[in-house]
Amino acid sequence: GLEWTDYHTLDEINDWLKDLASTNDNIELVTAGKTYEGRDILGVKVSFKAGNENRTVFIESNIHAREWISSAVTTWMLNEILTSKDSEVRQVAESHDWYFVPVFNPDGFVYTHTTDRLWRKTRVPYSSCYGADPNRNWDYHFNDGGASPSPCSETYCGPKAFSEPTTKSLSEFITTIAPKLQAYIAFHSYSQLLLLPYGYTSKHLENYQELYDVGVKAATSLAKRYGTKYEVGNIVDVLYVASGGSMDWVKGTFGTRITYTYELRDTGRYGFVLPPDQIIPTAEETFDSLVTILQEFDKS
Ligand code: 0X9
Ligand code: ZN
Ligand code: ZN
Repeated sequence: GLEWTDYHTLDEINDWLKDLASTNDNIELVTAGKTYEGRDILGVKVSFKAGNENRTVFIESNIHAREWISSAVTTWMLNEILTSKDSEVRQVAESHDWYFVPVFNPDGFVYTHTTDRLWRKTRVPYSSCYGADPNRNWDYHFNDGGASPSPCSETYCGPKAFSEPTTKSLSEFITTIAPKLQAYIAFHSYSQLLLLPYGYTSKHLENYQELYDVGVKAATSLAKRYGTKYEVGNIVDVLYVASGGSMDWVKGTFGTRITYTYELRDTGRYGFVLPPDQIIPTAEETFDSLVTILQEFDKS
């Protein structure tokens, strides 16, 4: 099994996913994409019973390689929906189908373990530097603000939308399940923000108000456990302009109702290198808020 007292390598995470799938009837291993260096992007589908198809929740994390807390939280939550005996958790867990894809950027993630702990981008070689920002590379308002056309920039959007094998193949996988998606949740770090679409415009489009209202309730339940404070709002309002992100693409292309991006702990003391003793508390509080989100939308 996996433990959440430390961070893990890609192989450890993938071995755990394979193990879960081979020992559990409710779990199916999925290959959600492929990387430039030839790695599979693995995830699992969890389905406790038939009839939840149109209530499918997709969990994305570690699209930015250095944001290790994001995949640690995702794997913890996966374990929690499988093992929790809490009745509210069981209700939410078993009334949805789930996709968990803990590491969206495996090549970058491996590089953070072997060579550069603070690597952010993919590992596709460009003229003078390596990697595009995989959260600037999606084909919705591509390179429309808050992205750089320079290969050496940390926010390089790539030569064209979906230039990166990771984002292209992930987008194809997500497209196959998009009609069933009720929720798309992306995890990043850090800053303690709960972000709503869009990153390319400050206009409050589509169901901004219900996402905001539920987001405030989610932040309240997140704070209950350890007092951790989150700010809720549109990406441009509370963070900065950032176009070509995965959540923008999902929202803009498919109109998925529930779309949030978390920027997890902390607010800068440790930043991307969050100590491992904060994995479990971060995961617990985050999961509290996710349960609230799904409960609130299931009421309405
Ligand atoms: O800049 C980003 O991609 C995210 N922040 S981070 O510090 N983790 O790099 C914010 C992503 C906001 N989401 C979208 N633009 N869709
Ligand atoms: Zn380990
Ligand atoms: Zn990020």
